[in-house]
Amino acid sequence: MRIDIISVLPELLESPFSHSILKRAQQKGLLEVHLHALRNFASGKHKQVDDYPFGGGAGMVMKVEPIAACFEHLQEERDYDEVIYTSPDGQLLDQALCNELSMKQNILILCGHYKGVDERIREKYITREVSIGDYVLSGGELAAAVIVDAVGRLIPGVLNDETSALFDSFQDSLLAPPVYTRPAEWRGMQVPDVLLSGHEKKIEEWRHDQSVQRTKDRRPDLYNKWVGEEGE
Ligand code: 6GU
Repeated sequence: MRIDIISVLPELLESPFSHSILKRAQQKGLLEVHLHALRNFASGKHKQVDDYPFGGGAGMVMKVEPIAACFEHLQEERDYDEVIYTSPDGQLLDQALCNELSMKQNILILCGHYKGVDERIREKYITREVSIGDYVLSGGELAAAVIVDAVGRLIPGVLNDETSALFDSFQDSLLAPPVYTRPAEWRGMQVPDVLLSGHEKKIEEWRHDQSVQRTKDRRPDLYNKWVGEEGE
């Protein structure tokens, strides 16, 4: 998969993909991430990428021309399966959307900034608007990093058996069960006996029960969805 990210602050995105699983995905040739500074596509002495909103009001708006120039430059090279705009008014990112995006070949992400982007960009180029939660970030870069991380680890071959996404929270609409490692007793706190028993079937049942209970307690919304999907 190739992901191109367009941003007014590409420096913000230099570190998140350079470690751990996403680093390995790139080394294995399964993922390419390319950052593009929007300012390089702006013209004029000041390389202006934002301007005052028509009709007045606070904040600046991302201009049409630099974004169009950047999109058209990239789209000359390849077709994009998705052109994503990160914005608090987008579709909420969830595991189902991550799974869907992980099947794509080429994804282009425009990071929202300032008061947002001129609406004509959204109308003409954007295929999907994505938000990472109901709160406001100073810019779309961190949201783009979240999307790339959550999607990148799902690309086939990126995770091995040990880190398999099959056991993640949310992958079957349930939260993950509690986990423990050595020592088996710490300050009088014991690891549940079943996990030390070596009895695989009982361990699996325990984990499933814990997942169900945890989801019921913490995320009744997910729990009701799960009951609807699978029944108990
Ligand atoms: Cl994608 N952008 C911004 N600026 N804030 C957000 C967001 C995105 N998702 C949640 N909050």
